[in-house]
Amino acid sequence: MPYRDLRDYLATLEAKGLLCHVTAEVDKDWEIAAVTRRVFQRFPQEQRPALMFDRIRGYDIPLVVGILGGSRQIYATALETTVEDAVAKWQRGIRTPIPPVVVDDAPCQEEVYLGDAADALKFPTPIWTVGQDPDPFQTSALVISRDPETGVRNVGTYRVQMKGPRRTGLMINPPRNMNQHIHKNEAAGRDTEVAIVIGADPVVGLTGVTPFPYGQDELALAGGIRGAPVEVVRCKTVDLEVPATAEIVIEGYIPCGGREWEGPFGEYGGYMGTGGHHPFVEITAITHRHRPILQAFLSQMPPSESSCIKQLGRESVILKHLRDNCGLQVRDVHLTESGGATGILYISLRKRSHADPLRAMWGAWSLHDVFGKVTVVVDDDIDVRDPFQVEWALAFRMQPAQDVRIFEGTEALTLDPSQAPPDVPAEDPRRRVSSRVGIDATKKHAFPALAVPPAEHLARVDAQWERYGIEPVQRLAAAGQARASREAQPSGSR
Ligand SMILES: Cc1cc2nc3c(=O)[nH]c(=O)nc-3n(C[C@H](O)[C@H](O)[C@H](O)COP(=O)(O)O)c2cc1C
Ligand SMILES: [Mn+2]
Repeated sequence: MPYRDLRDYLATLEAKGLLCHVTAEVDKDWEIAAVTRRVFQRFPQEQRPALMFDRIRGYDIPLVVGILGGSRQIYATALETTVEDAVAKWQRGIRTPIPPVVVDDAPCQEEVYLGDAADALKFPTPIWTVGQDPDPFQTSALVISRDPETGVRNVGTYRVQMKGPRRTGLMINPPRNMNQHIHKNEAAGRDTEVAIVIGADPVVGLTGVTPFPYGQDELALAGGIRGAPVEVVRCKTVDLEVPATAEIVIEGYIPCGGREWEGPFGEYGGYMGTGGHHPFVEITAITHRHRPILQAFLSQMPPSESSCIKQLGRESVILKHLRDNCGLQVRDVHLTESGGATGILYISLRKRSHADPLRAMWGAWSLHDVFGKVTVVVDDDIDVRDPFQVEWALAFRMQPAQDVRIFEGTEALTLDPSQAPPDVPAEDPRRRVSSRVGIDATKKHAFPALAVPPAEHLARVDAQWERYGIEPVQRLAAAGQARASREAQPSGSR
């Protein structure tokens, strides 16, 4: 059964022990960012809960964070499946989109504030990088707009700078789908209508951060993954539809040619991004549920929710492309978290020709040319999710002079701080041209036998493991201490 709405999903997370309520009062302007950061630093993924801040000083609206990308287990729960099946479920779903259905009456419009009555500052939007970000930023927004020629909708997650009660900024990178809507509208002298949705069904949230080809409606893709259509309702002041069960909807428009300074913002690579001239939104209405819940993504330094949430969807689209379109026998692809699920790409494959590793890197780069500034291809006996194994392959299956190739003149990640110093603005051409390295760490000839005990010996040891009585050091230490304190006690008989 697909989740009805965010609240239904939160109840499931809570039942599975994946959501922790913070009932202590917190300050949205520093404390939410610091507490959430500590949770990502202190807990490895398997132990990390999503958070619900129930009491935020000065507001009666709670905030949830980490509920989609707190960990792979949380992500899989959002997809109503297991970690192991997540990629497969995603792939099945996006092959069979289900268009949304329009309903008349919607929870997201339980409360309606038009024109001057709308106040975007009534939500407890956090400040994420204190002392650096100029304003609070809404990080989990689903920004909805429509192609003025085809009418096809797009949903993309772009950061929203909360500039005032009726004004937000929007930072939309050049390759993003929504840019085409703005360009087409502005070529005809028109404004671009927009709906900024917060707190939708979790699957909608996952599709909003995933780069699908232009012209695919993320709400239909979400329907395919959910196995049931997303219900949508018409907005009050713009000609758009939004997920009916969403918590909060901000309606408005980007005036034709409307650009102003936006940012900077603490970015997913772990550094401050640059500010630049970007579109702004004039708010025409705000609608929300009674007692709405605000949702946020933790971004900034990896590991973060941003790097976790981008990883699975991106890996999945690259894997599908390499298998289905390039015909390669790819076992797995991995965009590492330390690389913000962007910069470092590992691919494992069964090589049928010496050229397969090159085809795999070019294939991945042709799909999205900013992924994998460093790309490493390994044989299919290497688990690309285990950095130790990848480094082992690099150390012993790769010859730098033959196997490392540098390609120049490629598209750059504008947010890569090694590209240019901070005073070079985002739109400067120097931020656009980069290079990339492809490393073929597969075996190129016959290799000697592996220097480990024969498999049957290891299996025999496993089968009779208890016989050896070998314990991990923590238990040996506890036993040692117990023995020492027994020996230190005076003997009762003397
Ligand atoms: C937490 C988070 C914040 C993001 N912020 C932005 C942003 O401010 N601007 C942007 O262009 N992309 C941003 N992205 C990436 C886009 O969501 C992603 O590329 C998505 O595919 C865009 O949708 P589109 O392909 O329909 O354009 C962000 C992703 C995440 C996970
Ligand atoms: Mn899109």
